[in-house]
Amino acid sequence: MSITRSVVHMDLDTFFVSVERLTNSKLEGKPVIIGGMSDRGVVSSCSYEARQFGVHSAMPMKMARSLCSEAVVIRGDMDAYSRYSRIVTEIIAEQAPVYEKASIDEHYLDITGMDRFFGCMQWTHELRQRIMKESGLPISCGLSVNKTVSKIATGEAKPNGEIEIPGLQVKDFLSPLSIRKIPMIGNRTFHQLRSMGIATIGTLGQIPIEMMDSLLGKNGIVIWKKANGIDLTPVVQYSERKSIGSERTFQKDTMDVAGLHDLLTSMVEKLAFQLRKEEKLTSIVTVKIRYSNFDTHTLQKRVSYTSFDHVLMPIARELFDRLYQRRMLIRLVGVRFSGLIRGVQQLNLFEDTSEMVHLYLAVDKLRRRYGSDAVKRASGIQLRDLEERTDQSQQQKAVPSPEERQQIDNLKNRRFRYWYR
Ligand code: DCP
Ligand code: MG
Repeated sequence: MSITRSVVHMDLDTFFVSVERLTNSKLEGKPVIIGGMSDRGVVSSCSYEARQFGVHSAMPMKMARSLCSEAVVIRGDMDAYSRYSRIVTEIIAEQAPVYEKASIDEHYLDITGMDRFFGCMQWTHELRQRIMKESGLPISCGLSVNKTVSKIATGEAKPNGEIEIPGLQVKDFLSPLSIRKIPMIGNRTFHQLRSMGIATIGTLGQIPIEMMDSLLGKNGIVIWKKANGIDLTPVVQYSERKSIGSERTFQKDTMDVAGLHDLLTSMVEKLAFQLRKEEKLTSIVTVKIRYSNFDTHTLQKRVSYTSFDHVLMPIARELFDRLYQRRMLIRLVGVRFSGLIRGVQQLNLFEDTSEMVHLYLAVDKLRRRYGSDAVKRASGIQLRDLEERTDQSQQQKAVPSPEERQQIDNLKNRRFRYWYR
């Protein structure tokens, strides 16, 4: 027997803008845009006043400025956003039996069974009020029977609202909405379906499932199910303990600090690449050392959500330098990233460094093709004795072919695309 679930989705309204408004009340009621300041930057977040001019996130800043010249444009402050993101998560963690932090500003909560004590909507309402009171930030939410419907409901509740869609009303709620509201439908799928005359979720849900399969494969089936209000994916408890890490025990204990720095660099590089590949950001860096007498020490630091090597490397090195106080041989060194959330690197790209983004894109592309050892920072190359043996054939492949070079150049020249979710 399946029980009906109660799933809440919560998403902060114009998150980055709302945080800026906390410290600058002059921004209230005005079109505000947060993002990279140069013409090559992109919009991260924009107020509803700016949206009325057609501005939306991921739009090139140049276009946003020309659509809405009176907008106040602000370079983001990722430290503040990370801090507020945590404040909200902590409130939710205190109240909710099971919650999943899905991105920097959204959470899913499974509150099935809560209605035995309070009404689920009443509980959700009170939590939402508490978040707004304690953080000062507006947030919207949807309550329904699964993640997809709840997320769509949040979208309909925005700004500053809450909606409940009981199981029996799911079909009627979804039916008139644009297929664009289904979270999985991106631009390409939208246009593909639209060109077949499919505009609403109701129409989409009536297409034979076999047709969706032959049109879009596996994704087609998932989309079809979503259109019919079916989504069995569980709310997966978010845990700060979720982490990725790497450690190395040396064949021969060492005191070669320069070599250890190099090793840390290469570990951070690999792990940060893994973060980007999995579209994750970290917020806690931990470094561990074990001396030859097995004494083990760790030190950790909270950081703003990031997946950039150049941000994480100095932090890992700083932690290492603070840890390595005794002039004793080291047996093991390790690095770990935890406090992970979904999100991609461009999220914290407020600097005018689109060149750097291109570099990351190009390097990651090489790594995906040739393995994560293919490209390394100069300092990571001279690992000498500390490095494990690498496969010679792998290294040879690391030199890009002429076509590969061409592809990388094209990539560098292409206008920076914003990837998020
Ligand atoms: N973000 C970003 N780039 C994107 C999308 C989002 O940097 N392409 C950042 C800025 C947003 C935050 O993530 O403030 C949350 O994303 P949302 O999609 O929830 O957007 P907002 O919170 O800004 O607006 P909304 O009220 O629609 O939720
Ligand atoms: Mg939001």
